[in-house]
Amino acid sequence: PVAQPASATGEHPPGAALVGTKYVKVPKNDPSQAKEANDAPKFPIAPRMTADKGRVPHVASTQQYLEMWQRSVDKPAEFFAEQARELLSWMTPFSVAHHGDLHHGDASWFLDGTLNASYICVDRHAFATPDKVAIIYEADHPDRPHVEITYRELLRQVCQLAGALHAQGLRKGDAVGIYLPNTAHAVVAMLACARLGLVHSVIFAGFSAEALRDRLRDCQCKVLITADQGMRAGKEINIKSIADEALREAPMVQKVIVHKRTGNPNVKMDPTRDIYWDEAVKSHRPYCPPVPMAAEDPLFMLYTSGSTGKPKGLMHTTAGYLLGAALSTKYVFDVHEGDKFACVADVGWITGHSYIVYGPLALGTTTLVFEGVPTWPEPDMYWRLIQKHKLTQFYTSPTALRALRKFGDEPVKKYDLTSVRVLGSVGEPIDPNTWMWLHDVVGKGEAAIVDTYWQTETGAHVLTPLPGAIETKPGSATVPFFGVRPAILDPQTGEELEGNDVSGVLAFKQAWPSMARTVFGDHDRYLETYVRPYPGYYFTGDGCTRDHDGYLWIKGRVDDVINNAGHRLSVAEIESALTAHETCAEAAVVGAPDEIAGQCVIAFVTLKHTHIPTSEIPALLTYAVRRSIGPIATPKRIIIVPDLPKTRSGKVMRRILRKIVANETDSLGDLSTLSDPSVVQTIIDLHNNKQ
Ligand code: 6R9
Repeated sequence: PVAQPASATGEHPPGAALVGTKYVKVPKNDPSQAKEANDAPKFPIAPRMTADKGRVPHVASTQQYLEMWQRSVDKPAEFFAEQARELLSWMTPFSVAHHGDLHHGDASWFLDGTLNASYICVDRHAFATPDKVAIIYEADHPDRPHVEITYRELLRQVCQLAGALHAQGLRKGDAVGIYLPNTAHAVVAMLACARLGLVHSVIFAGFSAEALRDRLRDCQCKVLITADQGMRAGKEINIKSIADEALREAPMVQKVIVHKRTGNPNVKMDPTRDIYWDEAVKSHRPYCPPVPMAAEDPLFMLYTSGSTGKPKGLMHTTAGYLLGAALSTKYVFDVHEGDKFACVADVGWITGHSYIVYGPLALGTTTLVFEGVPTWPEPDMYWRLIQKHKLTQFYTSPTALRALRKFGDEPVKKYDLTSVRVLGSVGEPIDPNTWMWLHDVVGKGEAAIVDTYWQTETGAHVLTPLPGAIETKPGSATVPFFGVRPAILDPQTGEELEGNDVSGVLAFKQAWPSMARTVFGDHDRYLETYVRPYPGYYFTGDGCTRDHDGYLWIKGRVDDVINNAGHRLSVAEIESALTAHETCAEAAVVGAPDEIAGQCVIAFVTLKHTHIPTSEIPALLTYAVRRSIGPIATPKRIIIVPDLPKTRSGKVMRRILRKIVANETDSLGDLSTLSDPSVVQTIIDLHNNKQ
């Protein structure tokens, strides 16, 4: 059916939803938006994709891509049933491949089949290729030897931990929190949960005690798996003490399993609650049967920030998610036998879930887990890893690449990177200059570049080139992945903008297997956020241009979400952390362009009458944000202002602040609706007078 514009259904007038504080920089359908896109050069299929005559890319021509994609959207049940039979292993085969739709938010896949994700990612490879390396773990310093875990050994470790979790009384459907540094142990923990049907909720180890507490409480975790300490750029992070603080207000967590990452003897253990990982697993046998799960049973939940309220726990299913992860790993990175795959994200984010853990392991590939940072101790950590392990795929973020590029080409040129066939980018729009650097300097013009656009909610890639089939353009995520039917909508009317050279908001017209099914405990919020804004469509929250070739270009978030170094930060969450502080009366947070991180956080605050501006207050407020959310949300600047720009009805005009931080004060627009237009000049002066 042709989707009705929301206004026609009377359910949710998009004008009301899209104007105001919730949705911000709405791109109009302005053909000039496509200009930059239309001027972009096009790069042919990368030489390394075809250099080895014995290895043909899984999709080897544009024609083949088009045929497969067309079938995947015209006959999704048939297409995905085939893929699900080929890539997954079923305990009970499914007979119903697909049910439900985006209109009702009830899309489901392979409904009557049963399977187990840990069996698919571990056992079947442990039986077929037991000595193959499953995980390469590289710690944060090059002098520390790396660890290799074979599939045989991985099965033992996963089973023993599953035994320990079972002994704690955990059963299918129970939630387990994982707050671990990016180590092989984190992967084992996730798979041990999956083995028993426990729903893991990984909380990125950079989140604060308060953020951890809220997430553990929201999903009612019974057990937390954590570590004594983490290591980041040579510094110890006291993970256990952060967890202890969180647990003081999360009494539902009755047991804590602690991985000895550093073995620091000063780390405190509560003997009634805490047990070291090695202690916990040693009495359990290294085999434990996997629990059959229904295809639609939850595999995990993962929290992400939106434009309003507290973070949402997005729920992913066992079969649909796993299929999306495996399918995209296979096709987008063109994974073949013998490959060594590296995604240098953190398992605390969806990128780590899909492309460190579930995708590569489902395929039986060797996956690398890197605990360190790209620039410490030297800005060559990535290149060192590629040469050392002869990595064949390398997946990173524009922020990391921009940070590395600042050190010039020399650190890259010292290494032999010829093993890499595919270089991937994810998390934020990649600017054409950074893309070109990746292409020319890292890939020597021979490796394929895949700019993969997707979200926590989509589970797997939704827009991306396939490296053997799609010519690329620097800065464009190019074309839809299998099962994805993109639409560019006029943000005001919800009308679909057909044809090329159009700009609007990005939506998807039909369900695909790996999409998140619900927000844990709040299905109405899921509907409200993703399917009600434009009924019949999944709404991404991103602006998008389709250029004259039909290539898609992501223009960034159109809602109150700041993308800092690929991390999604909610404006509302940072503002409430600020206003919770005793000195702060009001706060308005905006994203400003940032050379390295893409966007950074700038906060404008007014103080309560009881406080006068002092130089300490920004530091106190910064601390308040770090405490409430974590270091990742730290504002780059906190500017104390006498008043915020507000309409007569009292609504803060963040649009104006956004212009100020972008140094676009010559296009502030109409200020006459402000209750006090003169405040704008004061704010500009305070902003320009860098503190
Ligand atoms: C996988 C991931 C999702 C948001 C998304 C968009 C931005 C991700 C991108 C990209 C342009 C790309 N984003 N990949 N923007 N080009 N290749 O990052 O998930 O943390 O949920 O963030 O990130 O704005 O809406 P998540």
